[in-house]
Amino acid sequence: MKTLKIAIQKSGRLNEKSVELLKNCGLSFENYKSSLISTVSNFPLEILFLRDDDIPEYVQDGIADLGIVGENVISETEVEVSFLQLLGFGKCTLKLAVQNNTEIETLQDLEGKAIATSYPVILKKFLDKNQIDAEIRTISGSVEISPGLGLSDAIFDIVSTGGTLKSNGLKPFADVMSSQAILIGRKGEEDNPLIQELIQRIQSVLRAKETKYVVLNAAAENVEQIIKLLPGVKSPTIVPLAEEGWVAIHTVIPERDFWEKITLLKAAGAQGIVVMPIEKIIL
Ligand code: PRT
Ligand code: ZN
Repeated sequence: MKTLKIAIQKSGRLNEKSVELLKNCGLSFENYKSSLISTVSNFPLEILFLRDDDIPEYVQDGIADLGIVGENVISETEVEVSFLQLLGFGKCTLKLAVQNNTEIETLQDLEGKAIATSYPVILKKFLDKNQIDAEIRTISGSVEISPGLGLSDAIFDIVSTGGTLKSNGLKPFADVMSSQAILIGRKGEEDNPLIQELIQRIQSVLRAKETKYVVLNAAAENVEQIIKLLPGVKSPTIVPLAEEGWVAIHTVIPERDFWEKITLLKAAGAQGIVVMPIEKIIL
């Protein structure tokens, strides 16, 4: 079977998490900072390390079969690729932002104004949809300093913590698009068994990340109530302890309501609670 190629970011915000995800999928490869290509020794896959902006087109044109890139980059390059799996990292929002002391208050106030951005395509679509005629000034970096220099009235940029906006005297004004890293593939190749295998491995890693394995001890009379607190688990494992009338309950708890659940379990009589990370969940 043909060796697949996956393109990931060479350096930058998505590099480390992309490498970690592939390693967690059981793929074995060298990750030298200088190399542009790496061969996976235990799966027919080669990893290409590229600038993120080039990844969508490489996948569209078949130079790579798969790619990991931010949704924002795909929207900006307007390529034809298939969206295979959201990956849950690299989360951010593309926002319009204005100076703290601005007179711009509504979207309509942007009419005739200049907006600096590195994402002209996404911005143009948003402005057209809202029937706003503004001037788009495309710049490749440090967009946040342009209002202070008098180069634009507003900016359109990626925001995650909001720290960059704040330290440049700017405030978010409107959210345009949220984004996270996504696995993309070449159109028409979705059914390739190797791609399916890789997607399944990725999904099992993502599922495991969202959950914790929990073991707790309980007196037999509290078991019924404790089990009621464990929705979503088909049937927790219950093992008798050496001490008469006590059991250990093994179960899986979603990360998002973890602390709330632990408090409720303790109140229901759970003791000696041990929490462990899960590596993979294979359905
Ligand atoms: O060299 P290459 O072209 O590959 O990388 P790059 O410099 O173009 O991209 P990089 O590594 O900065 O980001 C890669 C991807 O990470 C982006 O395309 C987004 O999908 C995602 N991402 C997530 C972010 C951020 N969070 C982010 N905060 N990309 C950029 N930023 C920048 C933003 O541009 C702004 O300058 O961080 C600043 C804002 O951050 P806060 O935390 O101060 O709000
Ligand atoms: Zn880039």
